[in-house]
Amino acid sequence: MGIVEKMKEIEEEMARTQKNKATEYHLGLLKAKLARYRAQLLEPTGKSGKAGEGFDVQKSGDARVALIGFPSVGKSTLLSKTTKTASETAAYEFTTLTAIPGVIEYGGARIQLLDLPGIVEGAAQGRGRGRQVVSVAKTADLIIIMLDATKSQEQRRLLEIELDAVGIRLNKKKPDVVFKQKSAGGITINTTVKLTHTDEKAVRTVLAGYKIHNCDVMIREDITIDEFIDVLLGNRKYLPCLYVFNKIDSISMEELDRLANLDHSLVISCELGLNLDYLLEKIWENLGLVKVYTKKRGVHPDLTDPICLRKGATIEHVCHGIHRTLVSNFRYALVWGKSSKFAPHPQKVGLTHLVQDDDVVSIFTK
Ligand SMILES: Nc1nc2c(ncn2[C@@H]2O[C@H](COP(=O)(O)OP(=O)(O)OP(=O)(O)O)[C@@H](O)[C@H]2O)c(=O)[nH]1
Ligand SMILES: [Mg+2]
Repeated sequence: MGIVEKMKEIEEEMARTQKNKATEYHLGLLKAKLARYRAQLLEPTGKSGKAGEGFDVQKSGDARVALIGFPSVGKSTLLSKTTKTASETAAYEFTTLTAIPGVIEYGGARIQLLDLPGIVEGAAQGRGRGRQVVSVAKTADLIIIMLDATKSQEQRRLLEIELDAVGIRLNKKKPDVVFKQKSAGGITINTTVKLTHTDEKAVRTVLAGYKIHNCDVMIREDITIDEFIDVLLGNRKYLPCLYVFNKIDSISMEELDRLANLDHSLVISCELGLNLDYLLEKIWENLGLVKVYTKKRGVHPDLTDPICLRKGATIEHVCHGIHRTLVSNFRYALVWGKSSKFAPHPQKVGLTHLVQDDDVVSIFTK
């Protein structure tokens, strides 16, 4: 029996099993098993080695954004409108058959936008090019789930299931659990909060399911058993996600209002070019990047060529972005913040100073 069939069997058994206190542990075991098969399916070894591979597209720019959606929602139209790359668009389904990268230029930063083939239900199990699409999604810094505003809301849930199946967790943070495997000493479980969704026994059952008999577990958050399995497997990707509803030119104002107010959601029309600037702004915000302009003494900063860094970056990261030897000769830096128009005097700072989006920085060396 192949892995897919085995998974199907387990899923059927889970569906048959009533959910109650008595079956909870059995279900926990089944869940653990299912997660293990999924991992095998996605990172296969030997003869089926190709299955886990995505499309071979070179990463470029400061970050990567992947466009995920059903066929004909307008992914390629969006790429063509926001980048210099033209991707074929058409009224029929599966127009796009491979990954097509484009570059969004945003205030001097370069963001790679990946147009991908439409995915269908069962993508994670290998239907269509789905598995390749979802593996590329794993390499992105931000996922855009593109939806057709004129279609049923069911699409969104189906896409989430596909991404979930390959270990992508959207708009969630990593559960606060420390797991350490040991070679002896049995299982120690500590919790700093009261568990209301699961209990120690369920955790032990899952550990047994993975044949783990020696480990330390420290649970610092009220997790579910699924989240515990995520921690155990360790290969989950926690990614920000924006839900973008396209084709708002074809829906009522009431519907538009409703969609625009959903969490992590925004509405656009690629065809009419509506709200695309706002989309870029949101992409930037969700990527958690900051851009910093450098300035030489007596010269205006070059506002077309910023250094892009992750949120939480310091002057030290800025130095690395300029030249790798700069840190060893560093004396101090001057920083003009966003509000510099109101307060023209720069702040004198050291290497550990956190930089903000749109800061202008001058580095002074020995
Ligand atoms: N009404 C309307 N139609 C749009 C809009 N954006 C795209 N379309 C149309 O939707 C159809 C599909 O667009 P594509 O960009 O090819 O869709 P896709 O998501 O790339 O589709 P696949 O490559 O097949 O997965 C085309 O006929 C577009 O003209 C929009 O904002 N409004
Ligand atoms: Mg397309």
